[in-house]
Amino acid sequence: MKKKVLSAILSVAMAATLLVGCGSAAEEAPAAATEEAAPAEEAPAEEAEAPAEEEAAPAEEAAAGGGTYAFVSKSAGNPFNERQATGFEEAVADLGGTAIIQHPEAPTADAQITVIQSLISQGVDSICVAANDENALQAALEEAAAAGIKVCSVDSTVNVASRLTHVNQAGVTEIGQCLMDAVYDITGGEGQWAILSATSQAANQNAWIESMKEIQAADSKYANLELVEVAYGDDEPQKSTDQTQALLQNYPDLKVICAPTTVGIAAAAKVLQDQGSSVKLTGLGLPSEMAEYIGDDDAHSCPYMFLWNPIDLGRLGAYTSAALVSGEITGAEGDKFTAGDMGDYEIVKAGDGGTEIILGAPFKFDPSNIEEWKEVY
Ligand code: RAM
Repeated sequence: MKKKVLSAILSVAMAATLLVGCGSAAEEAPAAATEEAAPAEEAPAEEAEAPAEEEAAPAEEAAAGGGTYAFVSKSAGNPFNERQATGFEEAVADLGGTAIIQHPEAPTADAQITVIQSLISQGVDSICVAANDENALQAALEEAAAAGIKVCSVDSTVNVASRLTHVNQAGVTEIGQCLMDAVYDITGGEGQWAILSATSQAANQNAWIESMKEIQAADSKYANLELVEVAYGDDEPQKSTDQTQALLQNYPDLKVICAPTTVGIAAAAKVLQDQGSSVKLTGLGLPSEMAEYIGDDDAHSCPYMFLWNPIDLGRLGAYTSAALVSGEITGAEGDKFTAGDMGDYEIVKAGDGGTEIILGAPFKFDPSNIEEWKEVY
Protein backbone atom coordinates (compact mmCIF):
# COMPACT_ATOMS: atom_id res chain seq x y z
CA MET A 1 0.00 0.00 0.00
CA LYS A 2 2.80 2.34 0.97
CA LYS A 3 4.40 1.61 -2.36
CA LYS A 4 1.19 2.36 -4.19
CA VAL A 5 1.14 5.78 -2.57
CA LEU A 6 4.76 6.33 -3.54
CA SER A 7 3.91 5.21 -7.01
CA ALA A 8 1.04 7.66 -7.26
CA ILE A 9 3.20 10.53 -6.04
CA LEU A 10 5.96 9.66 -8.45
CA SER A 11 3.55 9.47 -11.34
CA VAL A 12 2.38 12.97 -10.64
CA ALA A 13 6.03 13.99 -10.55
CA MET A 14 6.56 12.18 -13.84
CA ALA A 15 3.57 13.90 -15.41
CA ALA A 16 5.05 17.27 -14.46
CA THR A 17 8.51 16.34 -15.64
CA LEU A 18 7.25 14.91 -18.90
CA LEU A 19 6.79 18.42 -20.14
CA VAL A 20 10.49 19.12 -19.84
CA GLY A 21 11.86 15.56 -19.58
CA CYS A 22 13.53 15.12 -22.94
CA GLY A 23 13.41 18.01 -25.32
CA SER A 24 10.14 18.77 -27.01
CA ALA A 25 7.89 16.37 -25.16
CA ALA A 26 5.08 18.73 -24.34
CA GLU A 27 2.98 18.50 -27.48
CA GLU A 28 2.76 14.74 -27.40
CA ALA A 29 2.29 14.19 -23.70
CA PRO A 30 -1.20 13.45 -22.52
CA ALA A 31 -1.37 13.67 -18.77
CA ALA A 32 0.34 10.59 -17.40
CA ALA A 33 -1.91 8.15 -15.71
CA THR A 34 -2.44 8.06 -12.03
CA GLU A 35 -0.23 5.15 -11.15
CA GLU A 36 -1.83 2.50 -9.10
CA ALA A 37 0.10 -0.35 -10.48
CA ALA A 38 1.85 -2.79 -8.30
CA PRO A 39 5.58 -2.35 -7.88
CA ALA A 40 7.89 -4.83 -9.45
CA GLU A 41 7.93 -7.41 -6.74
CA GLU A 42 4.17 -7.63 -6.70
CA ALA A 43 3.99 -8.39 -10.39
CA PRO A 44 2.56 -11.81 -11.02
CA ALA A 45 5.16 -14.29 -12.14
CA GLU A 46 4.39 -15.07 -15.73
CA GLU A 47 5.25 -18.52 -16.88
CA ALA A 48 8.22 -18.89 -19.15
CA GLU A 49 6.69 -21.94 -20.76
CA ALA A 50 3.79 -20.12 -22.36
CA PRO A 51 2.07 -20.21 -24.88
CA ALA A 52 -0.07 -22.33 -22.62
CA GLU A 53 -2.83 -20.02 -21.60
CA GLU A 54 -2.97 -18.61 -18.16
CA GLU A 55 -4.73 -16.04 -16.12
CA ALA A 56 -8.30 -15.09 -16.15
CA ALA A 57 -10.21 -12.69 -14.06
CA PRO A 58 -12.61 -14.32 -11.62
CA ALA A 59 -15.69 -15.79 -13.24
CA GLU A 60 -18.07 -13.38 -11.57
CA GLU A 61 -16.17 -10.45 -13.13
CA ALA A 62 -16.48 -11.91 -16.58
CA ALA A 63 -20.14 -12.59 -15.92
CA ALA A 64 -20.56 -8.95 -14.99
CA GLY A 65 -20.56 -8.17 -18.69
CA GLY A 66 -16.87 -7.76 -19.57
CA GLY A 67 -15.32 -9.26 -22.64
CA THR A 68 -12.29 -11.48 -23.03
CA TYR A 69 -9.22 -9.43 -23.84
CA ALA A 70 -5.92 -11.03 -24.85
CA PHE A 71 -2.44 -9.57 -24.58
CA VAL A 72 0.39 -11.21 -26.54
CA SER A 73 3.83 -10.02 -25.47
CA LYS A 74 7.09 -10.29 -27.42
CA SER A 75 8.37 -13.19 -25.33
CA ALA A 76 8.58 -14.87 -21.96
CA GLY A 77 11.28 -13.94 -19.50
CA ASN A 78 11.38 -10.22 -20.31
CA PRO A 79 10.58 -8.12 -17.21
CA PHE A 80 9.33 -5.23 -19.37
CA ASN A 81 6.73 -7.56 -20.89
CA GLU A 82 5.73 -8.74 -17.43
CA ARG A 83 5.13 -5.13 -16.33
CA GLN A 84 2.97 -4.56 -19.41
CA ALA A 85 0.99 -7.71 -18.61
CA THR A 86 0.46 -6.52 -15.05
CA GLY A 87 -1.01 -3.26 -16.29
CA PHE A 88 -3.16 -5.03 -18.87
CA GLU A 89 -4.59 -7.36 -16.22
CA GLU A 90 -5.27 -4.50 -13.82
CA ALA A 91 -7.22 -2.53 -16.39
CA VAL A 92 -9.20 -5.58 -17.51
CA ALA A 93 -10.06 -6.28 -13.87
CA ASP A 94 -11.27 -2.67 -13.55
CA LEU A 95 -13.44 -3.25 -16.60
CA GLY A 96 -14.90 -6.44 -15.16
CA GLY A 97 -13.59 -8.50 -18.03
CA THR A 98 -11.38 -11.54 -18.48
CA ALA A 99 -7.70 -11.11 -19.32
CA ILE A 100 -5.71 -13.73 -21.19
CA ILE A 101 -1.97 -13.10 -21.01
CA GLN A 102 0.30 -14.94 -23.42
CA HIS A 103 4.09 -14.76 -23.40
CA PRO A 104 5.40 -16.69 -26.44
CA GLU A 105 8.32 -19.06 -25.94
CA ALA A 106 10.71 -17.03 -28.07
CA PRO A 107 10.82 -13.48 -29.49
CA THR A 108 9.84 -14.68 -32.96
CA ALA A 109 6.91 -14.15 -35.30
CA ASP A 110 6.32 -17.89 -35.53
CA ALA A 111 5.88 -18.22 -31.78
CA GLN A 112 3.36 -15.36 -31.85
CA ILE A 113 1.44 -16.84 -34.79
CA THR A 114 0.94 -20.07 -32.81
CA VAL A 115 -0.43 -18.06 -29.90
CA ILE A 116 -2.69 -15.93 -32.11
CA GLN A 117 -4.17 -19.00 -33.78
CA SER A 118 -4.99 -20.48 -30.42
CA LEU A 119 -6.67 -17.22 -29.36
CA ILE A 120 -8.77 -17.27 -32.54
CA SER A 121 -9.94 -20.79 -31.66
CA GLN A 122 -10.83 -19.63 -28.17
CA GLY A 123 -13.01 -16.86 -29.61
CA VAL A 124 -11.54 -13.97 -27.64
CA ASP A 125 -13.00 -10.50 -28.18
CA SER A 126 -9.71 -8.72 -28.75
CA ILE A 127 -6.00 -9.27 -29.27
CA CYS A 128 -3.41 -6.67 -28.29
CA VAL A 129 0.03 -7.70 -29.52
CA ALA A 130 3.58 -6.42 -29.06
CA ALA A 131 4.89 -7.67 -32.38
CA ASN A 132 8.15 -9.44 -33.06
CA ASP A 133 7.80 -8.68 -36.75
CA GLU A 134 5.86 -5.87 -38.37
CA ASN A 135 4.67 -7.87 -41.39
CA ALA A 136 4.87 -11.56 -40.57
CA LEU A 137 1.79 -11.61 -38.32
CA GLN A 138 -0.46 -10.18 -41.03
CA ALA A 139 -2.15 -13.40 -42.19
CA ALA A 140 -2.86 -14.56 -38.63
CA LEU A 141 -4.17 -11.16 -37.54
CA GLU A 142 -6.33 -10.82 -40.66
CA GLU A 143 -7.80 -14.20 -39.81
CA ALA A 144 -8.51 -12.90 -36.30
CA ALA A 145 -10.17 -9.77 -37.70
CA ALA A 146 -12.28 -11.87 -40.07
CA ALA A 147 -13.46 -13.83 -37.03
CA GLY A 148 -14.67 -10.57 -35.46
CA ILE A 149 -11.73 -10.12 -33.08
CA LYS A 150 -10.61 -6.51 -32.57
CA VAL A 151 -6.85 -6.27 -33.11
CA CYS A 152 -4.48 -3.58 -31.94
CA SER A 153 -0.73 -3.55 -31.35
CA VAL A 154 1.13 -2.14 -28.37
CA ASP A 155 4.82 -1.29 -27.83
CA SER A 156 5.98 -2.79 -31.15
CA THR A 157 3.66 -2.22 -34.07
CA VAL A 158 2.25 -4.45 -36.77
CA ASN A 159 1.66 -3.07 -40.25
CA VAL A 160 -1.39 -1.00 -41.09
CA ALA A 161 -3.25 -3.91 -42.71
CA SER A 162 -2.93 -5.97 -39.54
CA ARG A 163 -4.30 -3.59 -36.91
CA LEU A 164 -7.05 -1.15 -36.08
CA THR A 165 -4.66 1.09 -34.16
CA HIS A 166 -1.35 1.00 -32.28
CA VAL A 167 -0.72 1.90 -28.64
CA ASN A 168 2.65 3.62 -28.71
CA GLN A 169 4.75 4.45 -25.66
CA ALA A 170 5.99 7.72 -27.10
CA GLY A 171 6.61 9.36 -30.46
CA VAL A 172 9.26 7.58 -32.52
CA THR A 173 11.18 10.75 -33.39
CA GLU A 174 11.00 11.91 -29.84
CA ILE A 175 12.63 8.71 -28.58
CA GLY A 176 15.23 8.90 -31.38
CA GLN A 177 16.05 12.48 -30.42
CA CYS A 178 16.42 11.68 -26.70
CA LEU A 179 18.77 8.81 -27.48
CA MET A 180 20.81 10.68 -30.10
CA ASP A 181 21.24 13.65 -27.78
CA ALA A 182 22.33 11.31 -25.00
CA VAL A 183 24.96 9.73 -27.27
CA TYR A 184 26.17 13.21 -28.26
CA ASP A 185 26.34 14.34 -24.67
CA ILE A 186 28.00 11.25 -23.21
CA THR A 187 30.61 10.95 -26.00
CA GLY A 188 31.37 14.67 -25.74
CA GLY A 189 30.19 15.06 -29.34
CA GLU A 190 32.76 12.91 -31.09
CA GLY A 191 33.99 9.36 -31.46
CA GLN A 192 32.66 5.88 -32.02
CA TRP A 193 29.34 4.60 -30.77
CA ALA A 194 27.39 1.41 -31.32
CA ILE A 195 23.83 0.23 -30.90
CA LEU A 196 22.87 -2.96 -29.08
CA SER A 197 19.32 -3.72 -30.15
CA ALA A 198 16.75 -6.46 -29.57
CA THR A 199 15.83 -8.66 -32.59
CA SER A 200 16.58 -7.51 -36.11
CA GLN A 201 12.85 -7.65 -36.95
CA ALA A 202 11.54 -5.69 -33.95
CA ALA A 203 9.44 -2.87 -35.37
CA ASN A 204 9.85 -0.56 -32.37
CA GLN A 205 13.63 -0.87 -32.07
CA ASN A 206 14.06 -0.59 -35.84
CA ALA A 207 11.98 2.59 -35.95
CA TRP A 208 13.98 4.16 -33.13
CA ILE A 209 17.30 3.18 -34.75
CA GLU A 210 16.17 4.60 -38.10
CA SER A 211 15.16 7.78 -36.34
CA MET A 212 18.55 8.07 -34.61
CA LYS A 213 20.33 7.60 -37.95
CA GLU A 214 18.16 10.23 -39.63
CA ILE A 215 18.72 12.71 -36.81
CA GLN A 216 22.47 12.13 -36.96
CA ALA A 217 22.57 12.56 -40.73
CA ALA A 218 20.43 15.68 -40.75
CA ASP A 219 22.54 17.85 -38.45
CA SER A 220 26.25 18.61 -38.85
CA LYS A 221 26.41 18.84 -35.07
CA TYR A 222 26.64 15.05 -35.08
CA ALA A 223 29.23 14.86 -37.88
CA ASN A 224 32.06 13.72 -35.61
CA LEU A 225 30.11 10.77 -34.27
CA GLU A 226 30.65 7.44 -35.99
CA LEU A 227 28.05 4.69 -35.63
CA VAL A 228 30.23 1.60 -36.03
CA GLU A 229 27.69 -1.22 -35.70
CA VAL A 230 24.14 -2.18 -34.88
CA ALA A 231 24.36 -5.45 -32.92
CA TYR A 232 21.38 -7.65 -32.04
CA GLY A 233 21.05 -9.39 -28.68
CA ASP A 234 17.53 -10.68 -29.50
CA ASP A 235 16.24 -9.52 -26.09
CA GLU A 236 18.04 -12.51 -24.60
CA PRO A 237 20.39 -11.76 -21.69
CA GLN A 238 23.15 -14.17 -22.77
CA LYS A 239 23.17 -13.13 -26.42
CA SER A 240 23.11 -9.46 -25.37
CA THR A 241 26.07 -10.12 -23.08
CA ASP A 242 27.98 -11.86 -25.89
CA GLN A 243 27.22 -9.05 -28.33
CA THR A 244 28.43 -6.44 -25.84
CA GLN A 245 31.69 -8.32 -25.36
CA ALA A 246 32.13 -8.56 -29.12
CA LEU A 247 31.61 -4.81 -29.51
CA LEU A 248 34.27 -4.12 -26.87
CA GLN A 249 36.67 -6.48 -28.55
CA ASN A 250 36.07 -5.28 -32.11
CA TYR A 251 36.12 -1.54 -31.42
CA PRO A 252 38.86 -0.61 -28.94
CA ASP A 253 38.05 3.08 -29.44
CA LEU A 254 34.35 2.69 -28.74
CA LYS A 255 33.02 5.41 -26.43
CA VAL A 256 29.31 4.73 -26.01
CA ILE A 257 26.83 1.88 -26.46
CA CYS A 258 23.19 2.83 -26.87
CA ALA A 259 20.79 -0.06 -26.13
CA PRO A 260 17.16 0.79 -26.95
CA THR A 261 15.94 -2.35 -25.20
CA THR A 262 15.55 -3.04 -21.50
CA VAL A 263 17.04 -6.52 -21.85
CA GLY A 264 20.03 -5.30 -23.86
CA ILE A 265 20.86 -2.35 -21.65
CA ALA A 266 20.79 -4.44 -18.46
CA ALA A 267 23.11 -7.07 -19.97
CA ALA A 268 25.48 -4.44 -21.37
CA ALA A 269 25.57 -2.54 -18.07
CA LYS A 270 26.71 -5.63 -16.23
CA VAL A 271 29.45 -6.40 -18.75
CA LEU A 272 30.80 -2.84 -18.71
CA GLN A 273 30.68 -2.44 -14.96
CA ASP A 274 32.13 -5.88 -14.19
CA GLN A 275 35.01 -5.22 -16.57
CA GLY A 276 35.60 -1.68 -15.28
CA SER A 277 35.30 -0.56 -18.90
CA SER A 278 35.54 3.12 -19.76
CA VAL A 279 32.84 2.63 -22.42
CA LYS A 280 29.63 4.30 -21.31
CA LEU A 281 26.05 3.23 -21.81
CA THR A 282 22.68 4.81 -22.42
CA GLY A 283 19.36 3.71 -23.92
CA LEU A 284 16.02 2.45 -22.62
CA GLY A 285 16.03 0.59 -19.33
CA LEU A 286 13.88 -0.50 -16.42
CA PRO A 287 14.84 1.48 -13.30
CA SER A 288 14.53 -1.62 -11.10
CA GLU A 289 17.10 -3.45 -13.23
CA MET A 290 19.40 -0.51 -13.87
CA ALA A 291 19.65 1.33 -10.54
CA GLU A 292 22.98 -0.25 -9.58
CA TYR A 293 24.55 0.84 -12.87
CA ILE A 294 23.40 4.46 -12.94
CA GLY A 295 25.84 7.03 -11.67
CA ASP A 296 28.07 9.92 -12.70
CA ASP A 297 31.39 8.40 -11.71
CA ASP A 298 33.80 5.88 -13.20
CA ALA A 299 32.34 3.10 -11.05
CA HIS A 300 29.03 3.25 -12.91
CA SER A 301 28.50 2.38 -16.56
CA CYS A 302 25.35 4.38 -17.28
CA PRO A 303 25.13 8.14 -16.61
CA TYR A 304 21.46 8.20 -17.52
CA MET A 305 18.81 6.47 -19.60
CA PHE A 306 15.15 6.78 -20.58
CA LEU A 307 11.89 4.86 -20.47
CA TRP A 308 8.17 5.26 -19.85
CA ASN A 309 5.83 3.42 -17.53
CA PRO A 310 5.43 -0.13 -18.93
CA ILE A 311 2.56 -0.85 -16.53
CA ASP A 312 0.63 2.12 -17.88
CA LEU A 313 1.45 0.99 -21.41
CA GLY A 314 -0.23 -2.34 -20.68
CA ARG A 315 -3.18 -0.61 -19.07
CA LEU A 316 -3.65 1.64 -22.08
CA GLY A 317 -3.51 -1.43 -24.32
CA ALA A 318 -6.36 -2.97 -22.35
CA TYR A 319 -8.52 0.16 -22.32
CA THR A 320 -7.95 0.57 -26.07
CA SER A 321 -8.94 -3.07 -26.66
CA ALA A 322 -12.12 -2.59 -24.63
CA ALA A 323 -13.04 0.61 -26.47
CA LEU A 324 -12.59 -1.21 -29.79
CA VAL A 325 -14.74 -4.11 -28.63
CA SER A 326 -17.52 -1.88 -27.32
CA GLY A 327 -17.47 0.17 -30.52
CA GLU A 328 -16.64 3.39 -28.66
CA ILE A 329 -13.75 3.74 -31.11
CA THR A 330 -12.98 2.18 -34.47
CA GLY A 331 -9.31 3.07 -34.55
CA ALA A 332 -9.84 6.03 -36.84
CA GLU A 333 -7.86 9.26 -36.50
CA GLY A 334 -9.74 11.67 -34.25
CA ASP A 335 -11.55 8.97 -32.24
CA LYS A 336 -11.55 9.78 -28.53
CA PHE A 337 -12.08 7.62 -25.50
CA THR A 338 -11.57 7.53 -21.75
CA ALA A 339 -9.01 5.01 -20.54
CA GLY A 340 -10.42 4.48 -17.07
CA ASP A 341 -8.59 6.57 -14.49
CA MET A 342 -5.77 7.20 -16.96
CA GLY A 343 -7.94 9.90 -18.49
CA ASP A 344 -8.82 10.86 -22.05
CA TYR A 345 -6.91 9.82 -25.16
CA GLU A 346 -7.24 10.68 -28.82
CA ILE A 347 -6.24 8.54 -31.76
CA VAL A 348 -3.77 10.32 -34.04
CA LYS A 349 -2.10 9.61 -37.36
CA ALA A 350 0.98 7.38 -37.13
CA GLY A 351 4.15 7.67 -39.18
CA ASP A 352 3.30 4.55 -41.21
CA GLY A 353 -0.01 5.94 -42.45
CA GLY A 354 -2.11 4.09 -39.86
CA THR A 355 -3.19 5.43 -36.50
CA GLU A 356 -1.81 5.33 -32.99
CA ILE A 357 -2.43 6.40 -29.42
CA ILE A 358 0.55 7.87 -27.61
CA LEU A 359 1.02 7.14 -23.91
CA GLY A 360 3.33 10.05 -23.15
CA ALA A 361 6.90 11.20 -23.50
CA PRO A 362 10.13 9.39 -22.67
CA PHE A 363 11.25 10.03 -19.12
CA LYS A 364 14.88 10.46 -18.07
CA PHE A 365 16.29 8.39 -15.22
CA ASP A 366 19.53 9.59 -13.64
CA PRO A 367 21.23 9.56 -10.23
CA SER A 368 18.77 12.16 -8.92
CA ASN A 369 15.65 10.01 -9.30
CA ILE A 370 16.69 6.40 -9.88
CA GLU A 371 16.43 5.38 -6.21
CA GLU A 372 12.76 6.34 -6.12
CA TRP A 373 11.84 4.86 -9.49
CA LYS A 374 13.55 1.52 -8.95
CA GLU A 375 10.79 0.78 -6.42
CA VAL A 376 8.04 1.37 -8.95
CA TYR A 377 9.03 -0.64 -12.01
C1 RAM B 1 12.46 -4.43 -24.41
C2 RAM B 1 11.48 -4.81 -25.48
C3 RAM B 1 10.35 -3.82 -25.63
C4 RAM B 1 10.85 -2.39 -25.59
C5 RAM B 1 11.67 -2.15 -24.37
C6 RAM B 1 12.21 -0.73 -24.34
O1 RAM B 1 12.01 -4.88 -23.18
O2 RAM B 1 12.17 -4.98 -26.68
O3 RAM B 1 9.66 -4.05 -26.82
O4 RAM B 1 9.79 -1.49 -25.64
O5 RAM B 1 12.75 -3.06 -24.37
